Amino acid sequence: MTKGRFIAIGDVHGCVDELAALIEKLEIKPEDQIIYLGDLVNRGPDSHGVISIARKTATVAIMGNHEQRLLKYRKKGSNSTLSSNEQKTFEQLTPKDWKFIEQMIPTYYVPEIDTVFVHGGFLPQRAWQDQPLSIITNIQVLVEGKKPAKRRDYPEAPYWADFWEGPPFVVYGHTPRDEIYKKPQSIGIDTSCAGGGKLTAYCLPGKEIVQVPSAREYYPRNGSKTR
Ligand SMILES: [Mn+2]
Repeated sequence: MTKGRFIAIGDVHGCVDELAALIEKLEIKPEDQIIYLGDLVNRGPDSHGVISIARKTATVAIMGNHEQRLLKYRKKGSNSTLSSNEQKTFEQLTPKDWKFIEQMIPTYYVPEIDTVFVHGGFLPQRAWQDQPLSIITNIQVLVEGKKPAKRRDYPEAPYWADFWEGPPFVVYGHTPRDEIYKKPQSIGIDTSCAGGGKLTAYCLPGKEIVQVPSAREYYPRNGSKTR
């Protein structure tokens, strides 16, 4: 029996055309597993379209901070606030889309490749299994080597991945960069499709990178363009 690939797809953020192109380029076989790394929604033009494709192709979908925020808003109603871009997504989503979002999971661990898939990352000094969803969907950098924070708030702070020694190997998105961020025990594959970069897939166990360029900058990129 031939074994399939584990294919992680980075932050799609509503970029439906790029996702369709990536899926085609990947030439997916029935034995492959597709793992969406979260943040399927917001920023790009068609969050509903992206979830429609994800519904048909996902083996697993990991919860991103953008999905988490939408779910929170939906539960609480009008007391919390959404940006106008998020409001647009909120109005696009159908009951089927919401069902899909509600079923997104915090992490996905695959023993045979000793790899864990997550949206943001992990605190390096603690067991990965015991970390709160609010940390693993949001972490980007570490302040004073231990406090999780946003890169925008601490542009000089090192990434959590710079401290991660594994195992397991970690595949994650959430922190947009011009290029993938490869370390011995992790890889960050958010290459800012919505910001005019590219959409990236990472395939294990073969370690292939498959990418499609973004058609345009749908949403202004925040944070650093270089790191
Ligand atoms: Mn994110």
